[in-house]
Amino acid sequence: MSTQASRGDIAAFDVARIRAGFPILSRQVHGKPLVYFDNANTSQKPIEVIDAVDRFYRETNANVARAVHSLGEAATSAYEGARDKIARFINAPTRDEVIFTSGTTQAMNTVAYSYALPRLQPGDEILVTTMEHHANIVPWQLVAARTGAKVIAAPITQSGELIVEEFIARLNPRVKLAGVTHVSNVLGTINPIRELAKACRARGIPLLVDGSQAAPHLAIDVQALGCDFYALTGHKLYGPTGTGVLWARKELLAEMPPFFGGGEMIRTVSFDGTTFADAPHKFEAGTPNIAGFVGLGAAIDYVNRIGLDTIGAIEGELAAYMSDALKSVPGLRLFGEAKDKAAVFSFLIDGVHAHDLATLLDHEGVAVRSGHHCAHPLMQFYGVPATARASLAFYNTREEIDAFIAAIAKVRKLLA
Ligand code: C6P
Repeated sequence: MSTQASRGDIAAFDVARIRAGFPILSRQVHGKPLVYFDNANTSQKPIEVIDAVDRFYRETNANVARAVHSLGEAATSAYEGARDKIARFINAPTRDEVIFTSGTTQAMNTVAYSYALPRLQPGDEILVTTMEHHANIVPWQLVAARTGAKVIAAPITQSGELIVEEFIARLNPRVKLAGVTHVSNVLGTINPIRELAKACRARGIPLLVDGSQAAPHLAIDVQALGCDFYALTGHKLYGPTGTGVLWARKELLAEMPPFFGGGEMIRTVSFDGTTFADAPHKFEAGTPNIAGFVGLGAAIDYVNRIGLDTIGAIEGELAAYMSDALKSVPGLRLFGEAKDKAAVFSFLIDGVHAHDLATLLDHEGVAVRSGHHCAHPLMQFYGVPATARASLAFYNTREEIDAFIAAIAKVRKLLA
């Protein structure tokens, strides 16, 4: 991990106390203590988040931006308060650049349909990389099919690092948008976004960063990164499902027509035409996931209290321990050994299908994901249909890693 906290921060980190704040972590699965290693898929929720959602429905529930009664005002201020927290969390220059979405997928599609579709011409290109999630491939393919543009990909090395010179070499005048994941959901690779953004900026090409896997682990500063769009998902950031964020520069948002139409996003409507509200509301048609964003605000408060430096340092130590432990397993192939890497471990074991492995590990109480991880092109690059993946969070422990390695040994014996 790239983020480092002081020894003091790590020493003060009381994992038992932290774990006690995540109710689900104390449950059993198949009679065994749960070892939850599927954090890249979705993370578990602390009591503060669960309580914030519960309290909202018990005490504050009303629709936002419509009612002048007390509950309506309280709900609006809780919802808009979450926007302020997110703006600070990613260091957005203004809260008006923070658009609430249902997740990264909706954020990407907003950029595809509101930004790319009106601009793309036949022969134009959208540049991505081989390690992208389908959410950063398929929306571009959909708008490319409608405009005659095409999606091209910059290659990676076998160890799972983006070949930066190859990315830059593809930034030709036909490229109208580049999209790169900040952290790969399969490999854990942390991409050098500042360097890529600088190269894109020098050529006048907007850069969209998929921050789904970065936001829970790294401090995000969209201004320092120098990108133009940043997307993230709330449920990986210890918040509720159905929440996400698209951050974009206000000059870009001002030029983008809305993707969804309906209530909340208009200024005036008549049968002769409609004028739209300014961003962010222009992109938030209909009743949003109000309780969800209140919960996401609580998740951000929670993460800030622990500190992303501490989270980075704890996860870095766990990652080093996990990496050594996995390398000691005979017949294990690890995918993704970038120098700058988050605590995500994709692997296969000789002669064992990833799904069988995940199913048998589940019987030992260990939750890992198996499959293509919504990254078919990356699986094609490695010539495998699927991998198993263990992804860690700061609330995981070395003891859990030991239990996981012991479970792998048991599975290997069973299938030998
Ligand atoms: N990855 C996993 O890896 P949504 O579904 O919109 O919240 O997030 C989509 C998404 C986009 N980009 C990246 C890099 C992602 O990792 C994900 C979600 C999950 O297990 C599910 S495929």
